[in-house]
Amino acid sequence: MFPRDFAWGAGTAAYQIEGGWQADGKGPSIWDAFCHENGRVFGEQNGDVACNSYELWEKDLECIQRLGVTHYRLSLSWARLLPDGTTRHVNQTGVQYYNKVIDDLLACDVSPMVTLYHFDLPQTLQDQGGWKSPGIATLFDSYAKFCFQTFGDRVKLWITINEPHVCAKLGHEDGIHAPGLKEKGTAAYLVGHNMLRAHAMAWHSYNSVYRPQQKGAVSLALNSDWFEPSDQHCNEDIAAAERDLAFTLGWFAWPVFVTGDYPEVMRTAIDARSAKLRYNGASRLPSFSSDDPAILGTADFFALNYYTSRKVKPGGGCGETLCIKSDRDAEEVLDSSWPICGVSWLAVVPYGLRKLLKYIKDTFNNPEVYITENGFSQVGQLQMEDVQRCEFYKDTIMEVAKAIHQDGVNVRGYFAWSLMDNFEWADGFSVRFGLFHVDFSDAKLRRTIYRSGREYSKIIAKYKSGQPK
Ligand code: PNW
Repeated sequence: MFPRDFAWGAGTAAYQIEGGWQADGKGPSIWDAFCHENGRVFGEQNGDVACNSYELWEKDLECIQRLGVTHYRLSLSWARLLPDGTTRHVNQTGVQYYNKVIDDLLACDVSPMVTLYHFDLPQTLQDQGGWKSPGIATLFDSYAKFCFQTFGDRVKLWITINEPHVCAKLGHEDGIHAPGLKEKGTAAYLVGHNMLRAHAMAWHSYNSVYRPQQKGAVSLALNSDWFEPSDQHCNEDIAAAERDLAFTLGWFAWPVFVTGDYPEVMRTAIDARSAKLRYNGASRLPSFSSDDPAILGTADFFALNYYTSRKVKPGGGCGETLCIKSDRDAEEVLDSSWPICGVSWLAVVPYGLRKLLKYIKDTFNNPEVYITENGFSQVGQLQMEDVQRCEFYKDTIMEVAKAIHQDGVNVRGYFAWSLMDNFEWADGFSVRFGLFHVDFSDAKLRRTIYRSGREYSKIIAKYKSGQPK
């Protein structure tokens, strides 16, 4: 059983589905630039067209209705709305596009959950330093206020930033996401810091200016695996798993939900490593100052993106250089009993979600939780009868039910990732997360429901009213 008003959803992100990368005055984003450089993305692919949702939105809406979801999570392209990133110039065609999407959803009785930032910074802002520059927080706040002002009469669930951890680490430390920087051990901490400052400014703007009228809720979406000790009786492994959680989820959740500052274990580990390598200068992990917006309390719910789990023991660093992995000192391994689906990083571990939800309840003061992403990928030989993915969704949703009823976690919604196959970042179109198949070789980009889409729609129909039918 699920609560009567439980949100059943599916998600997408602008760059992954929209295409129309230069249509009607849209400005370039860092993902446009990144994909257009050789050697960045699988098969030199890009999101220039993707699912062409910019022109085929009605087809997406048909998929959404076929699933019978109560909610749809989408993201706005900052550079489609504000081509140079600032409110000096508004692209009205972009505003019209999202107005239509939102209005059509509401007309079909589907509530939008809107993400302001899902990896696609306007390139002009990157040219001014991007997320490494402290001034980005004010620019993001202006963009956020513009969106609240323009769409907030109809949008009641907002995500400011999707996965700051991924943006910071994959984009600025590992260099496998845009903007492709590999400034190890420093840039990611700075980027994460500015993302928290930006998020907090936007939350405060909403709280004081828009909430009284609009009465919505704002959070940021945090990704985390479930980490457990390799050997549950080994104290070093237990400590390593705790460090890994602190460096992944705690990095952003501690400031917002617990103390207004980073987890102590994170700062201690980073500073100890700096000392060991005789790194000069201030802590590589920035500090919040009295000029910064208060970070604590700037989330109205907990938004979690969960995909997989890891076994952890100390180790896994990068030798005598600076890097996050060495700071973290937590080597992540897969349990051989966990099946791998599609991409190599995605071990199927439904029970890990239940454990993580319980951890969130206990650590972050029993917040309302939305699972804003969870999904299963296909790689290689296409299977329309994707029975493994069906099992995955059934098993995972069962774990969510256990978290609610047996552990008392206040889970308010579940969003499958993703509505349809799309541009899977560095993996291009080779990795398919959709509940609908998209034929990228077809000029019309035909969407066809997978078996898992049919199964998910049955689950929703069964539980939507609260009582299983
Ligand atoms: C999330 N990794 O990103 C994103 O929010 C989605 O846009 C994406 O499609 C989905 O997960 C599936 O990958 C991630 O390499 C991207 O560990 C990469 C990783 C994790 C999450």
